[in-house]
Amino acid sequence: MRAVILWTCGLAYAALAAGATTSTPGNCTANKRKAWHKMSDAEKTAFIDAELCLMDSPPKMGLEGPNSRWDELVYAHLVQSNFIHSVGAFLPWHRYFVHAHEYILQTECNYTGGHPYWHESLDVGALNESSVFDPATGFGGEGGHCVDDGPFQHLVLHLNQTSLHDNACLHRSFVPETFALAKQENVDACMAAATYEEAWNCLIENPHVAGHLGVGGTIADIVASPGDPLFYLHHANLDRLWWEWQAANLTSRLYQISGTNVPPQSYLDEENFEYPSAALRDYDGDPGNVTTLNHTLWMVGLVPNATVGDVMDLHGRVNCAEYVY
Ligand SMILES: [Cu+2]
Repeated sequence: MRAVILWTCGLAYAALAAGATTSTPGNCTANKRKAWHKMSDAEKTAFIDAELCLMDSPPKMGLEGPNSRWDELVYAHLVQSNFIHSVGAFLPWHRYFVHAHEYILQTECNYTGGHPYWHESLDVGALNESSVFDPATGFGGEGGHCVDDGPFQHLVLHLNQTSLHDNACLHRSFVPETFALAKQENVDACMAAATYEEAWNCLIENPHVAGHLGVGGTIADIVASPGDPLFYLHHANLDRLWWEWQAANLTSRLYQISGTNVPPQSYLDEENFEYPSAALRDYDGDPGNVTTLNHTLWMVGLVPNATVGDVMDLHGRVNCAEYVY
């Protein structure tokens, strides 16, 4: 058991169970995460420049495949994609991944802002016109076979689902009907979910699928999707929605987690995934197949390990973030 937070008259009382690690619940909001369409051109440029810096930075981890620091982030997702999807730790792992991206941009590429998010529901019905695809101030557009404008038009992807030595271009292929799953009505339905499991499934099936399969191409590849830099803005948005659900009832939802550590066999079959290795299964630290707050989230060493419990509080010590509207 970790900290149970009770909010009374504006004061937070943390009841720490034995062995719980310290965190500062509820008041660390240094990383202001803004919606892309609300950011100034200068703020957008600062983020894109930091992302390009990461792509230009040499790898540090001695891993097979990554040619840059940025590739190492893609790698962290790629090597455990059969263990971080369709499981209880899906939302926490991706929350920590967005944090890792934010932290590395700040500490290694002089980025001073918070991680942006893509407010997707506002772009339903006008995907093409979204500010995220602006060639001058955004991530470039759909392009033809390859994204052919914007800052990432010459990006070479080194990692894909089956190879650590790929040389592919960034690719997008819009499916507006699928993107429509991000609509506010669906988001509202997810916010009405009573349990973590319900909220998580609703978020996966609607806004999560919308951003991946609605944009299509590189970001639609469940394994190598972080090859599209837009991935991080999409996942920041998903994380924002999870936090919105948590924040609606912190007493019962701040530390609510459930689900399994290993994805259902039907899911593994569907995605052509191998059964997660013993190394991955042992690493998580959960004794059985039920995801707990003690479940270890692994970032291949890009940032230190954290537990699910460590990342549940967006305003806590690890994330220290706030989504700004
Ligand atoms: Cu993922």
